[in-house]
This record gives sequence, C-alpha cells and structure tokens, in this order.
Amino acid sequence: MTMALGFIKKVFTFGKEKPAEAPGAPAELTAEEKAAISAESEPRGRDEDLPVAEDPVLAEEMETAGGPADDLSPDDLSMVPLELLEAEAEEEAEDASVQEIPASEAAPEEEPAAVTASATEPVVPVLPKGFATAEARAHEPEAPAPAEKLSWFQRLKAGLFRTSSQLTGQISALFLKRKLDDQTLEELEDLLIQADLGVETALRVTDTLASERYGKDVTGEDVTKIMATEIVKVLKPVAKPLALDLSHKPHVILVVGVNGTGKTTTIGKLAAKLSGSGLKVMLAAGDTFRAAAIEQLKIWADRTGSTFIGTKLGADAAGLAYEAFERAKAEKSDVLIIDTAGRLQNKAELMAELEKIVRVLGKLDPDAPHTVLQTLDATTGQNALQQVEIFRNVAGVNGLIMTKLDGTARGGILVAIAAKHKLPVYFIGVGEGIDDLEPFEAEDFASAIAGIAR
Ligand SMILES: Nc1nc2c(ncn2[C@@H]2O[C@H](COP(=O)(O)OP(=O)(O)O)[C@@H](O)[C@H]2O)c(=O)[nH]1
Ligand SMILES: [Mg+2]
Repeated sequence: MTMALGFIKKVFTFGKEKPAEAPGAPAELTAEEKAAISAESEPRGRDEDLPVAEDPVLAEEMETAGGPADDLSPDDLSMVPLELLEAEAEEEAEDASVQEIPASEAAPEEEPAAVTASATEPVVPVLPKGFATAEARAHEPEAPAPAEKLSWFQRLKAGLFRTSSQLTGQISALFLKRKLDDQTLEELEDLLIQADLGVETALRVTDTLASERYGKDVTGEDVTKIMATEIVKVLKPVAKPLALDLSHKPHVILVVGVNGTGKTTTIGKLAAKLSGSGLKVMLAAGDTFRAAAIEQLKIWADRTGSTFIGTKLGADAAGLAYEAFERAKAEKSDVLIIDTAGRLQNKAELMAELEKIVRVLGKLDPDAPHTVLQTLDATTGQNALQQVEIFRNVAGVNGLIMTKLDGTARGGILVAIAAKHKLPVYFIGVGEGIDDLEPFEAEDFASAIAGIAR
C-alpha cells in the first residue's frame, strides 16, 4: 500500500524528449509485419447474412475506413505545397542532428529514475509526454523542444492541408473587398459548417466577428485568425493528458472503435511510450474475430517489450478480458490495455460484446475499465460524430484519440466532436510508425486547420 501511494503521490515530470524506444524495437515495420497488418483489413459485408439490429443510424452511414489507411499517395502529395514538404525535410534533418546530442546534455534536468532511486524506494517511472498521474493532472507538461515539435506539426499541417487550404481559400474569396454584413456572415457560416466544424463553432466565429467588425472592412486573414482563436477555445478544455492511476495495478485501458480506425496501432504506440518509460505493460487481444488482428497485437507486444495475452480465434472476448485482468493483477502490471473488435456490420453483437467486457472487468474492480478510449479516423468526417455517440453509450467512452491526421484528414470534425461531447482528446496519430502518436494540443490543431504558421 505504501508503495502504491508512493507511486501516486510522486509528482511526475514529463520528458521533453521522445520516450526511449523499447529495447530492440525497430523504427519501421518489417515486410512480414506489414503483410500481417495489411491482412488485418477485413472484407466488407462479412456479416451480411447475420441479423442486423435496428438502429437509427444506417449501416452505410456508419461505415468508416474499414481497413488500412490510405497513405499519402503521389496524388495527395501533389496537393501539399512544396514549401511544406521542404520544411518538413529540413526539420527531419534537424531532428536527426538533435538525436545525436547525448541525452544528458539534451535534458540535464531529467535523470533516469533508476539512477536516482535508492535501493529501498520503488523505481518511479517518468511518465511519457501526454500522460499524467491522477494526482498530477494540474501539472501541465513542458512544451516539447521546438525541433521535435515542428517535425510532427509539419505532418499534421500537411494532413490538414486539404481542410485548411479549402477553408482559407474560400474565406479570402468571400471577404475580397467586402464589408462585413449579414450576407457575408451567413456565407461564412455555411463555409465553416461545410468544413465539418459544426454549427456551434461556426456560430461562435460569426458572432465574434460580427461583434468586433460589423460594417467594417475585413480581410480573409482577419477572419482566419478569429476562427483559429475560437477553435482554440473549443479545443482547449478537451486537450488533456491521459491520467493514469498507477495505484490500481493495473490501470485498465479498454480501446474501442470502428474497424480500421487505428485501435491496434494506437495500442502499440501507447505501449511503446509506457514501457519505454519503465512501466510494466500487458496487451490483451480482445479482437478475437480475426486471426490477423490477434497476430497484429502480438507483433506490437513483441516490439514494445509488453506482455501479450491472447486466446483462440472466435473465443469469448469478455472471458479473455477477465483472464487478462486477473493475470495483470497477479503479475503486478502497471497498465493493461485491451484491444477489441470493431465490426459495425453486425452492430448488435458487437455492442453486446463490449457491454459484457465492461461488465466482467467491473467484477474484479468496480472502477474498471479505468479508461475507455475510442479511436477515430480523421479521414471519415461526419461519421466520426455518430461513432462517438454510439460507443459512448455502450462502452462508456471517456477519452478519444484521433488517428490518421497525417493523411488527407478532415480534421474539422474533431472540433465538432469536442463542442458536442466534451470528451478529453488525449493523443493524435500522425503516422503508422511507433513514435507517430503525439499529445493533443489545441493551439497546434487550430493553427493547422486555419493554415496559420506557428
Ligand atoms: N497514416 C496513418 N495510418 C494509421 C494511423 N493509425 C493507424 N493507421 C493505419 O490504419 C490501418 C488500420 O489500423 P488498425 O490499428 O489495424 O485499426 P483497427 O482495426 O481499429 O485496429 C493500419 O494500416 C494502420 O497502419 C495514423 O495515425 N496514420
Ligand atoms: Mg485491430
């Protein structure tokens, strides 16, 4: 007990640098791993012959990526302005040079916990950027080193380029030599809604604009700035670190979401961050529907030095979750992350399965699962809003991660989701690699959507 309290009472600091990769974790997937992961994409309509529950949301409306992300194709790349790509290449070069600086020089104030801990004290892991202990929520992480930040920010900006260039282009055209009147305000509102930002945020922008500049000359740039400020106001309250209560041993994270939204990949990235900072992590393959899904999680467990627990294809996912929780308790794991299936083609069955998982975990600890994370695919637009609605009701989602913001994302929807659901957004996925998960930051996201340099 004293040990557990020691864990939670300690005010954790956040690493400026990226967490160390797990021992032996390769930076890129091998050809075999890629093959295993691409086999994961499930053919649509697999459950067509099974009964489908009546639901207010049509099945086709709910469909999302349903499989692997579309990476930036040469066509997509041609949409990204050259200077963005060049800047990114430059930043990568800078990154490479930054990595050569010995860790002791780069962050002298942060010594590895193992060095400072005495023999009698428990080794206190330094939580990775983007996580907090339940007690330390108020302590915001320090801003990451600029070189590192710019690199991923450039990718986020490239991913949101379609949204931002369309929006800023339309706004500039609208406000070309025009005074702000009712008609321009109405047209602006339409543009913002079309960009998936949601009615609430659209109205915030037009109201602010009207109160500050009605009847005056306004440029597109003025409007974009006001838009970015209003987006920050909506996003700031949801940009929070993922609070881990390590006294639970394990803190249980259940990951839910539609197929192809990035659950398994995100679990792998989270496991890399957590085990890289010295925590004992267990991964449970609760997507028992496909062999490839189980194998994919196993690969991530191996890469991140996490313990893996799986079961037979088609076995009861709730049974596996229960067993994993018992074992993680017995082995004193710090964090247990449970993967789940996301086949919305047979929604009633999936939802019953998720409810059951939550129920059986609660038998071992009434507070478990302590975190229910939902992954959302940023390329799917409006569907994501409905997905949150559904999974929130069934599985008690209490945090979000948006993935694929590096591709051709429709990131505006995250603003609408934040305004409507007010659920914390912990991280964003900016690529398929092990390090491509970044803490969500309101200002960065708003700037990327508004196409404003930071
Ligand atoms: N570009 C990109 N691809 C991603 C990201 N996250 C996941 N993916 C890819 O999306 C596909 C589906 O991911 P997966 O984790 O299997 O989704 P799941 O079905 O929800 O478990 C895989 O090809 C992943 O590599 C991301 O942030 N960016
Ligand atoms: Mg999966």
